[in-house]
Amino acid sequence: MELTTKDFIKDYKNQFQSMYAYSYEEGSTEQLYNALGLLVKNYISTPWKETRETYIKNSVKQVFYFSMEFLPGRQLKSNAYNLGLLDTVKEGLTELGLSFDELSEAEVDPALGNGGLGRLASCFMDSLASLSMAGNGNGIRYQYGLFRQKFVDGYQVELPENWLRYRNVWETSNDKSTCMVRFGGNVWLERNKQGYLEAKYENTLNVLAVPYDTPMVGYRNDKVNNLRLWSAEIPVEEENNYHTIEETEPIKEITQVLYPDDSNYEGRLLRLKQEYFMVSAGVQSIIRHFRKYNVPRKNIPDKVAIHINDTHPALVVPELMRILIDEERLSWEQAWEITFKTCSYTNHTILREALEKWPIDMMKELLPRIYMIIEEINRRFVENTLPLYGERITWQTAILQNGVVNMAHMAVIGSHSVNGVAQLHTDILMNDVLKDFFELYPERFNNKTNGITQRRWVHLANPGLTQLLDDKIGEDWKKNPSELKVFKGQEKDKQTLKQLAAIKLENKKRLADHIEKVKGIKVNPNAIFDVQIKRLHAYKRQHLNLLHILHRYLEIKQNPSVDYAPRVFIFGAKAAPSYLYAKQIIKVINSLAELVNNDPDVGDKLKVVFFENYGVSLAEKIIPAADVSEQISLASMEASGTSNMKLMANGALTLATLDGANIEIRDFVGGDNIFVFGLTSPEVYELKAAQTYNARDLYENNSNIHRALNALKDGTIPNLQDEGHAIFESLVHFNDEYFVLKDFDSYVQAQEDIDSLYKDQNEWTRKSLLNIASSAPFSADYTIKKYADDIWKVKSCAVEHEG
Ligand code: DL6
Repeated sequence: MELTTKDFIKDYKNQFQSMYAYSYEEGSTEQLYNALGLLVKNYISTPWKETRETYIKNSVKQVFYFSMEFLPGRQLKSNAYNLGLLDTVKEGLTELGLSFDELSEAEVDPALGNGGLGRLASCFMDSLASLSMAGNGNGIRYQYGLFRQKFVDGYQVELPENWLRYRNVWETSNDKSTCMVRFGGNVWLERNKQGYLEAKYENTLNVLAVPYDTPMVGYRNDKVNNLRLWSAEIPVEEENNYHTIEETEPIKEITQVLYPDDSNYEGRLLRLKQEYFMVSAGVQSIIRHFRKYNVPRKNIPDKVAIHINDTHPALVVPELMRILIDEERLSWEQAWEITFKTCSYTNHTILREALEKWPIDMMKELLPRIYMIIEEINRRFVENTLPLYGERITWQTAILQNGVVNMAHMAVIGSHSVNGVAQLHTDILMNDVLKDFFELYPERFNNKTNGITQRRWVHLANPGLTQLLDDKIGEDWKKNPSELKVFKGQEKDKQTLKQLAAIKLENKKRLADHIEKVKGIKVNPNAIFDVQIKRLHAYKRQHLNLLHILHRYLEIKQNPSVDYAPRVFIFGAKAAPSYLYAKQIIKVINSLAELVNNDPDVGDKLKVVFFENYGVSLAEKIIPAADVSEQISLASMEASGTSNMKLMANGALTLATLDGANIEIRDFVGGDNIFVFGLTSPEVYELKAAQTYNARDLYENNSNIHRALNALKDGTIPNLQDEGHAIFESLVHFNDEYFVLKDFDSYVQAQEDIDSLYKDQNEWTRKSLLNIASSAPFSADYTIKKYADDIWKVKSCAVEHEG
């Protein structure tokens, strides 16, 4: 959009004064940010309205991406950037004596997700808008995001993240689009005068779902989509039935926290309530739209695609059936055809514990009508499948099994498309995790490798690199990432390599300053910045990284002149509050950091930094400064990973097992430009099947492993209780479920290869350049195009402007 600096300054002064009734010169940083955010939102409001109207006028097919998690990150900068206003805003603020960077740091980073899944959903929102596709997000407006992580004496402590304490300038509460969601009570079917079976309800808990809409701004295309997050409130007409604050709790708590404590029944029940709440409100508002515009219901699949992001929103299937049958009076067969054609499902994990199963009794009590429908879907599924495929397959794939509702099965049975998020992951779904379904419905399975938005992760996070790319290959890559490959042509250009190395060094200096500021650790910007940033989980093997650092430390102690390139190991990770083992790993890494960082024998050779409260904003600081990207999960366990893509796009060299999307990264960048180690996925399957793995043998016979493991428990690492022992026990006594010891030697070797290569700065930077130039296939724009063509059947749509 067009805006002069002069107009911006005038608008900003007015905006500030109308909000606070005094001049901006007297404003606090928060007030100055709020005024700026609201002003940018004002600029967004016209294209937002026009986009919506264009979709309606042209009856455009729309995607509704249902997800329990979204991690949008801070929005001021990316909104201003996508609108094309960032430079004007920065200039205007400078003229007013204000700093854009300072104001934008005042924005809260909403932690409405756990990690990769939620961030992927937000990258997809950005790409849908930027590709001019009608894509809406549907989720929950949690009052408290994922906990704020603090380290106290090296232990993770979880503090509440009350992100809404401050004003959220981006959201608009939309009172006229509320929905009623019913829980519990008694439900029965009664034939009415017209002969329809009608669902009757009594004694239900009625909850008002209030939508909060947030604009999702497309990149320089005047397109603004909608992210709708629902909040639970008491229905106005029932307010008098509630006499105390405690009585309102069962309603308020529905959208209070992102992850209710699932170690008890109440916590699990609450999570199921959240899932149905989000699903029901979302589906109701979609169908209401059809009623309003009188669209024949049979046309729903031509006008809407509902995407089930992991199993959490799988209740979409019975909820859509309920509305079509009970409210729209369609027959079961008509309703099923619509539901099946409308829904699609992405699986994001092969971890069996994360594939949700709900006790039938819980489902029946909380959602009696939904349970009736699930029973009927299951009955028909069994009736159709049994004669064709026999007992084994039928019972293995049924929705109702051993007293539970299997949500992945419901999602697969109710969807026309099922996809994994990297080729290896999709293969594992087809050959192992969902293998029986693959036999039933081979045509439904497809792969959609994840992607990231370069706009946030390169253009904004790494302005130095962005400028260099613009200078060397022109600006087309910004709209068309495949142009990045042109950068390969510069791999031998000494000057380009020098410039690229200088940009990396600048980014590292900035991160080094931040490390000193928040952690009090001085690091050498010329050291290798080695980064592992992701949720903490045993399968991701942060403890393999830990063991290697310990090994290095012990080597240095034994031989202070050992030839290691100086290295800073950087971690960012939260552990689920009830995941003791993950928390023990955090504690040991922190204690090891204390030891290493303060040992004068070590000096610059080794530093360890574990950032607190890892999230999108911190990732934006770390990623542009990374030299090495640690992607070291046990092969076959990581569905895809996306930090691998962000780090690659910023020129880090990947150190990886052949897991998830690492395989595709290797294929695109070439085996010479990545460090691969460890077991492959077929080898992991073989080793598991053979049942011959003996971790204790490795401990007893491999001197490096022996020494490092002993150091976990012999007092070498200070300030540990039993955390070092716990890791030792899991590896030696409980036979190392994730083959950490098996991969140890090849991991150490790969780390030494990194040292050697880093000594040749020219060669290192050349490989870094090739990584950047090969990162285009991991653009979320491409991923979304594939979803749009193969699954959703939606197209780009030009926005019509008024006047
Ligand atoms: O697809 C996004 C992201 C993948 O990149 C990660 O590999 C995968 O672990 C993550 N999955 C989840 C689901 N729950 N679990 N566990 O977060 O999805």
